[in-house]
Amino acid sequence: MHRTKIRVAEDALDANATIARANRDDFDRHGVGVVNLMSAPGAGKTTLLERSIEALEGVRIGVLEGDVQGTIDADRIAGHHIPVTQLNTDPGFGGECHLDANMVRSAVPALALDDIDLLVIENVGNLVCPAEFRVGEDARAMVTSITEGEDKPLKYPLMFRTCELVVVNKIDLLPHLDFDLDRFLANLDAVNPGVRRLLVSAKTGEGIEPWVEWLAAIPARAAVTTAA
Ligand SMILES: Nc1nc2c(ncn2[C@@H]2O[C@H](COP(=O)(O)OP(=O)(O)OP(=O)(O)O)[C@@H](O)[C@H]2O)c(=O)[nH]1
Ligand SMILES: [Mg+2]
Repeated sequence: MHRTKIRVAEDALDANATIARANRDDFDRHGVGVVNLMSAPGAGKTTLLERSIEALEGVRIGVLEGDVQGTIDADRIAGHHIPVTQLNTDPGFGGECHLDANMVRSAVPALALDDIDLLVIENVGNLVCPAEFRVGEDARAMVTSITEGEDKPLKYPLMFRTCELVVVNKIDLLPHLDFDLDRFLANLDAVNPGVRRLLVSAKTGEGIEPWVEWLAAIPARAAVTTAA
């Protein structure tokens, strides 16, 4: 019984990996670099993206917004006059707590791939499930905000391990909280030693330049993949 369950889970992840590769091929064919942006609900993904859109120069960005319901984030992004597509997991995908490759596949025809260089997929806010599903991205990044506490890397290690960049957001609130930044960074290193981390405030814009530079370099990865 137990073994059957494991087998079904493995098959589901295999199927996801196959569809993720198909997505990746489509993105590569259009020379579009793709970031899977993840976090707990409310860590600041959309706010960071809004800032990034304003700061990015010479890179045409588009956004795929993953949410259980509604178009609140897509409406915010649309206000910045870039291509944005909403993907709701409820209805249609049973109210799932993450995007998977098949959901992203269903949105590919709606994406303006000819008009963008960089696609940021804002995943559903959740520190567990999104980490398990590749969707065809070139890079994974996460936002963690200091209001979530220092222990989060230890409690949700897969999410912190699966990302090549950890954006530590809401640092404008540091003077008002008893958040121990050194302890948080030690916890981060315990689960993903040396992972690149950036301290930012999406609200004030403090520290976001390296993040914007990192984003701007993503399309080159797709081009390299295409040429290979
Ligand atoms: N003080 C402060 N507040 C922030 C910062 N970034 C985001 N916020 C606030 O945090 C709340 C959530 O921000 P969002 O950008 O919507 O977070 P999100 O990760 O996109 O949320 P979901 O999509 O619902 O998971 C909003 O009230 C933002 O104004 C920041 O750097 N500092
Ligand atoms: Mg959001």
